[in-house]
Amino acid sequence: MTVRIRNIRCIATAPAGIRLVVVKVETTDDGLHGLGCATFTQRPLAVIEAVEKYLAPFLKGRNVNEIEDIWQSAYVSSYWRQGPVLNNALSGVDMALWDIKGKRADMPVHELLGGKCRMAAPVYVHASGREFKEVVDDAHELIAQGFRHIRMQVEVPGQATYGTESDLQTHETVDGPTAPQNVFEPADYVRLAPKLFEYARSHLGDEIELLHDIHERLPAPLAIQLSKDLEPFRLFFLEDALPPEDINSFRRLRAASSIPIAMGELFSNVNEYLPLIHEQLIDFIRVHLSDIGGLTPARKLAALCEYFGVRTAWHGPGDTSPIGHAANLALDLAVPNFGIQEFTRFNQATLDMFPGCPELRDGMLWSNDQSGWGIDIDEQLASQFPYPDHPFNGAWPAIRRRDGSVIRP
Ligand code: GCO
Ligand code: MG
Repeated sequence: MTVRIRNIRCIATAPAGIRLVVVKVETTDDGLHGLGCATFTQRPLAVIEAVEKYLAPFLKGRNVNEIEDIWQSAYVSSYWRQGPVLNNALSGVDMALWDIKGKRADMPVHELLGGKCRMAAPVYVHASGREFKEVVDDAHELIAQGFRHIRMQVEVPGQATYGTESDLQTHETVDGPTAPQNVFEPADYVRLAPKLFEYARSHLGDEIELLHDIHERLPAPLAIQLSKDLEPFRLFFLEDALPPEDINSFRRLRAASSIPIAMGELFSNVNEYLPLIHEQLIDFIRVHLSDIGGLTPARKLAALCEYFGVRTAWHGPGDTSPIGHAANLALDLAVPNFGIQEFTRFNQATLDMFPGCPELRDGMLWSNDQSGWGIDIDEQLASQFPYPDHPFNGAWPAIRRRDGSVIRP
């Protein structure tokens, strides 16, 4: 019996205060449904419209088995394509169809991808603070919990610094160049960051793997300078040294330092990552799976990376639903060129809402080995965690230099 798509709808929920979009694909086989992640936390309402007003009517009645053709036909159905909104919408449906295929085959998705290359996926977690000691204390706690890969971020005093509390407390007010609110000065940060890692190595030793995220906030010359200044501290990787808009500067960055380079969470267009991979200008691909359209394109990207010596380090922050984390993990387990997995621990509300979440143990993420993603959602509970009120519906306020000019966040 051919099983067909009966309905496609979105579940908007925020169990940890972060806007998640989960897509549910219901089928003509009663009780058989699939879940997918379409989380673009700065524009969730736009993604929900794309799914419910465009993909749902376009795909109702389709044979659930035809994942690749459904992806290709939906992808070109907007004529203008790629980009985070349409790709996230595609991803929600795509991941849900892989969930359905796994359930029908009675296999976890990683088995459909060729089976396990490793028993679990080592993860990295975040340590941050207002000063070096706070960051290192945070790291000590994480190391005591079994983590061996730690990302470190420290606040530039008085500035809106990525990855620290100061960034979360940015002013959500409409400002302009004449009255900058959330100030960040690249040169101050470039002077401070190497001192953090010097302090960290002297307190944590050489064995712990350390990571850092520049978060695309530097002009190329400063990013290159920082990549050289951080070289002595043997980072596992340095992330987002440059923005997607400045791909050409990667050749200079690569030539200037031996530091391992990670890039990709902002990519939502194939042409952004192809040159970096085939010129081997990066060592880790950091794509956010739903931003490129889901598991179908991500498994191809992982295979491509294998042949250019690029390892995976999928984006896995708080603005990824448990389904998105499960999709990351399925690839982490199945691909030979796995590098590391970013992870943000689920709070209790999330664990209650999504029975079957991947398990964190000994610094690694473990699959539940159930068919499909092996995860379900309690929709009644999900409705009790509506999106938090926000003046910009989740959009990010501007980060500005002292002179008022806006910079990438
Ligand atoms: C990371 C990312 C995130 C992003 C966030 C955007 O490396 O985890 O940089 O912190 O900023 O996902 O919504
Ligand atoms: Mg990042």
